[in-house]
Amino acid sequence: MIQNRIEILNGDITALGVDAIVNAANNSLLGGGGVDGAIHRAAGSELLEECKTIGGCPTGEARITRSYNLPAQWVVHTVGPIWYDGTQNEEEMLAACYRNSLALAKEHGIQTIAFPAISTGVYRFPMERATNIAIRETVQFLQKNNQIAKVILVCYGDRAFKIYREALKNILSEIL
Ligand code: AR6
Repeated sequence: MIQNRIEILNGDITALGVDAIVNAANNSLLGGGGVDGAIHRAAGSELLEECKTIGGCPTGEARITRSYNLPAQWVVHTVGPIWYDGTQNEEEMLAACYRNSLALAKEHGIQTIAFPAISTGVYRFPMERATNIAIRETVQFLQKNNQIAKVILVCYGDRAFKIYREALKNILSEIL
């Protein structure tokens, strides 16, 4: 059942012992602030060394690395769009982040994966819109692919947590 394969969690994604955590990176893949900074700090400097060998990542795409000192096994790095005003293909690019990250996870035999709220921090994507995209893409992917057992959508703070739970309830009630 789809509702048992999506979980919303409020907390620090770097603490999760899942198969993969997703990083909201930038095009350089060389680290930054927000969740990217937290992941690099927790993983240790070897993560940056591996990222240097990748040579960057276009917006909407995803790349995978090992996770070093993190409890998760893999890090999927994806680059969300910077929000301007909604006319710059931001929604489609954000949807592509979720689709491409999940496809890459599937290729690597990953069964449990956790996402942060990509683009909703430094990149200023409005939380409600981003949440709907994150949940819709996740649901669509899970409906078509049985290999991934669980997707955890990780919120950082009570406001995001409330928005995510509300959106999940609404989207599940539309499709079930
Ligand atoms: N665990 C889970 N979620 C977190 C954590 C954490 N430890 N820390 C922050 N968040 P952001 P972006 C949430 O800014 O908007 C970086 O510098 C945060 O509350 O990390 O995609 C990159 O290098 C927010 O909801 O990523 C890029 O340059 C969400 O994670 C740029 O920021 C995303 O916020 C990417 O910006």
